[in-house]
Amino acid sequence: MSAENHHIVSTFNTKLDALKVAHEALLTRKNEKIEQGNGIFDRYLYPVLTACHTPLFWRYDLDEHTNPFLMERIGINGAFNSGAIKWNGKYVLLVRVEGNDRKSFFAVAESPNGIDNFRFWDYPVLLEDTDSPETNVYDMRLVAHQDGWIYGLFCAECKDPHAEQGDLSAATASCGIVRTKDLQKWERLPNLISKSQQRNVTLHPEFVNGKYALYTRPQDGFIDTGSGGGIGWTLVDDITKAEVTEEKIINFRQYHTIKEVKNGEGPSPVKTPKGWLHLAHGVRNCAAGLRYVLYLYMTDLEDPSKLIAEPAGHFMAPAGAERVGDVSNVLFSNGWIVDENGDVFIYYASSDTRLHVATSTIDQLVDYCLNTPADGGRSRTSVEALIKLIDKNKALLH
Ligand code: BGC
Ligand code: BMA
Repeated sequence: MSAENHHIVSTFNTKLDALKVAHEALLTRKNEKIEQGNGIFDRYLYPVLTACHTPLFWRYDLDEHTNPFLMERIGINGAFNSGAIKWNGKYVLLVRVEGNDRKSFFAVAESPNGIDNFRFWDYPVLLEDTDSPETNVYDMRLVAHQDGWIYGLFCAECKDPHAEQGDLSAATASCGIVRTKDLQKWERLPNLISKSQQRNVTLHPEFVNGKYALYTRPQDGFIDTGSGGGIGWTLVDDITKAEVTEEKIINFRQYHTIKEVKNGEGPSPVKTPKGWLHLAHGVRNCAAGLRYVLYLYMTDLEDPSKLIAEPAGHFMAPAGAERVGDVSNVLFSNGWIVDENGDVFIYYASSDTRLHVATSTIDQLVDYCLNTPADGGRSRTSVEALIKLIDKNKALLH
């Protein structure tokens, strides 16, 4: 080896060693609870996943001969909206990873404790195609269904075949469906047939009247929900030929609320002794663009399509550094895990860039839903709710 080559190789190895050390330090960094003070949930200091958590061997060609400058060959732009499931005692995420090429794909990451030490599996998920291959996939909900399969429902997006010439943004959104028994081998089922576009679809974990029940989000256009009134509900006989026939809205969009423009179911709801607990996102428009926040609601145990409680306003909204990213002012969640002791791990992404965890318990979240005043619809009703609480507290203080 010439002196010059020797120099390049040793620089390469030194740089690679430094990259490995920094990467390992990031992956094993201990997370810390931030004492939040609202009593409902706790945030954590660090995101649980970022683009930098993806393996070095996804991004770099590690061969010094073909990559003497040790450059990234495949850039990863973000790791965010993730499905979640407890699997073999591990906290497992089905992550939306987005490349610098703006294509999203799915990859599994797991952690022993749910709050740090998340590590991606070596290979991302290579989805089978349907007869009409989509351009982009994102936001998978993972559901362990009563039928014994784990389902993944996601958005499959195509360029709108009817778009005007020159319009390269018009697209169509459909619900893609896969299922697995081991999170390794994924069987692709036909996309959900629906007369409207569909994003944010997920599956109720139990059969309802012997049928599969889907939470839907009908919309007229790709961005505009149009006549779509909110989160829908539909029953399906055969999940391998799923079709939306009758669809009813179970959680409505409303004027001058956090969900005026759009709303959508997050992960599938969780069964609690007092009803089904739902996590959803609400969207409103403002001068800064669309603002996405998270909210909770509950439905009846016997009839999961019947609303029984909905606190006013958001449960979580972008805060601090969460506000800024590729699509700023967005919190989005499509995954949560509930431990047997009732601990809840909410995986939420900020600004379409990175993934965080917030923790709470079923008891706290149910208490929040049942005892937070509902939205009275007007400033005056909000003031009335406030006065009621002030009066109650004043009586205690005297
Ligand atoms: C993006 C999604 C977004 C959707 C609607 C898609 O192209 O990938 O993140 O939710 O458009 O804006
Ligand atoms: C939506 C979602 C998300 C995304 C959000 C904000 O419609 O489906 O993928 O987080 O837009 O861009």
